Amino acid sequence: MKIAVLGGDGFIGWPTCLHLSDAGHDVHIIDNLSRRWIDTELGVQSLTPMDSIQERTRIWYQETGRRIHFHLIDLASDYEIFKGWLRKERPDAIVHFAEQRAAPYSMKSDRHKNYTVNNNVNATHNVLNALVETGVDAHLVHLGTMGVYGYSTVGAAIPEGYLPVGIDTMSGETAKQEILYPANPGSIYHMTKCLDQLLFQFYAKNDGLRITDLHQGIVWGTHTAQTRRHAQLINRFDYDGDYGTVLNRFLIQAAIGYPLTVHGTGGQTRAFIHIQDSVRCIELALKSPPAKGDRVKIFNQMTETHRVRDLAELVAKITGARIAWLPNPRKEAAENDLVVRNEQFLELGLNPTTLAEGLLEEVIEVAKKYAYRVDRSRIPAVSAWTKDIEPVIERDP
Ligand code: USQ
Repeated sequence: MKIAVLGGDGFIGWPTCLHLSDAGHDVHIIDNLSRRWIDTELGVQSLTPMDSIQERTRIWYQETGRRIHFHLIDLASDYEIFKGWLRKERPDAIVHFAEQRAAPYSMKSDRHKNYTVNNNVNATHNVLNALVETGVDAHLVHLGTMGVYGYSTVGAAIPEGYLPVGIDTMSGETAKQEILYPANPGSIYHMTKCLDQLLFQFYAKNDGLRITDLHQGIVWGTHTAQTRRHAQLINRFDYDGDYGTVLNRFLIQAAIGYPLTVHGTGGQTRAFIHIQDSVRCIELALKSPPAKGDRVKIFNQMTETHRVRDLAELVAKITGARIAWLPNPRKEAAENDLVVRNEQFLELGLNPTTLAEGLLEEVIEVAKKYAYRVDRSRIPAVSAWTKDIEPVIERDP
């Protein structure tokens, strides 16, 4: 297939491009390199030394003889350019990662809220609009989030996107319906993914677009089979208070002797997936498109759930790290249970990589190798969710 990967320079985008190229697909990256600009804005850099996108694709060609094409396009603002590209290239599928993906960054200030909403909602709408306008019948696979559901299970497992409901009718009967699971975002970023869901519903219904939405959990790990093939193909690894996700943060903190930054009691339960499974799931979703006229296909892209304090205790046990219990800068439930259904990917053949000590150690090795690149002052999470929450800056031990 000819596949456009929107946001193909990012944390999941890059290993996805390599995975799909390795599987024989013709991969085109469309990216505005915004993630690299945000690093510059925040004054942080990936833990792993990351080359330019042009250099990365050059090395991939050198290693495999396979070309990955790069197009510098801003989907949120360059609508006509993207439409022209689509009309000319007519991809069979589009994978859409091109959104600002960090909840803390989206909550930093009014400017960051505006940026996240404008960027994410416009990028998604421009893609849908351009597909209709050009008549390109590409299957759109979007990276959504488990965060669209909120994280409370009311004693029942979260279904894959749709909730069966019964509504009392005037005649006293019960009408059965499946509705989109009620959106319950916990940040401006998560809210944009909820808005995306409505855009998808409309365009699938109105224009017959074929759309898959992947509700993904928190990704951990760094390597995939392809990023290991050459030092310059390495994936990015974020550890800072805005972009670093919880388990990867704990692993780098352990590697540099920084107390593990647990928010509150660490009672938050979240869904997780290893980066290797994340790229496999995207390929599985691409192989199993909905038919024209179908409703949006929704998968829960996660393999296990864990409580934050259990993860901290596991990392502390393996490494001897100390745990710091910090005031929570976020507005979120102090404790929650989470049960999630994910049968669809298992039925398509996903064999989950689960959190094993060996794998954790592998990431700690990466963290140790590049520990000299860490700016410890960038570890605290300083984005507060509301004006009355004072982010407490932990003292560097
Ligand atoms: N947390 C800590 N200590 C830290 C960092 C985080 O206790 O140092 C806690 C947070 O308070 C939160 C949980 O860990 O309760 C998860 O935080 P996170 O930063 O790992 O994940 P989140 O902000 O939810 O966002 C990440 C990705 C996002 C994706 C989402 C999937 O950045 O793109 O959509 O995970 S999910 O969480 O399932 O919604």
